Amino acid sequence: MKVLLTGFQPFRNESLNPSWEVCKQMEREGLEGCDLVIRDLPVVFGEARERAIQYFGEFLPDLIFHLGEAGGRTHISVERIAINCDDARIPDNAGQKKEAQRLIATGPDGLFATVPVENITEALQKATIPAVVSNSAGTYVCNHVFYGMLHHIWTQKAATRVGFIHLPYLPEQTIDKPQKASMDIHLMVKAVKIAITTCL
Ligand code: PCA
Repeated sequence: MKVLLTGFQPFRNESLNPSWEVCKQMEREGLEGCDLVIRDLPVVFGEARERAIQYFGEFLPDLIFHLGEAGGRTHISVERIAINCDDARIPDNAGQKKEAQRLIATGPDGLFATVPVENITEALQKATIPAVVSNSAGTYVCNHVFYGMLHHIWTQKAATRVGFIHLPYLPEQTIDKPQKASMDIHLMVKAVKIAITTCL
């Protein structure tokens, strides 16, 4: 089974992004039964989606998990739905802001993840990992990539399944944010492995 795993580059004032740190650790550890390809994506509207679609075309994976940082969330968030909307109060890494803009003019309002979101979340909880189903991946670059990929796979009529997982901060990111939650990298890596094996 070919799996494409993507993480994002750091954004806002962060010097790292847990999603990319988890990708790199996943590559070091590997996962039995999986041919794993990791790629990073820029936190830039448009470019991130185009690159993700390019990677899909290059590797033709059976399964794609996009990972992203959701700083401040306490739990691993297994995203249920991507929406056809770009709306960003904070500029992306190229300085672009968005105001309630449709991502794809002719696309449906929302597209559901094509991985078993509930089963994944249950499996994570059974493994005593704090995890929830999330009904919003936001309206920033993560949702943009999630929607863009689901839409691409749908229009291509490809069999590839697509999921998105938002990760909390890493502990080192919260040293100066005493009120914010964080999660150890090894727990997040374990969670991503469980998410993938649940889809096998
Ligand atoms: N999180 C942001 C974009 C990149 C990332 O890791 C988001 O949730 O949209």
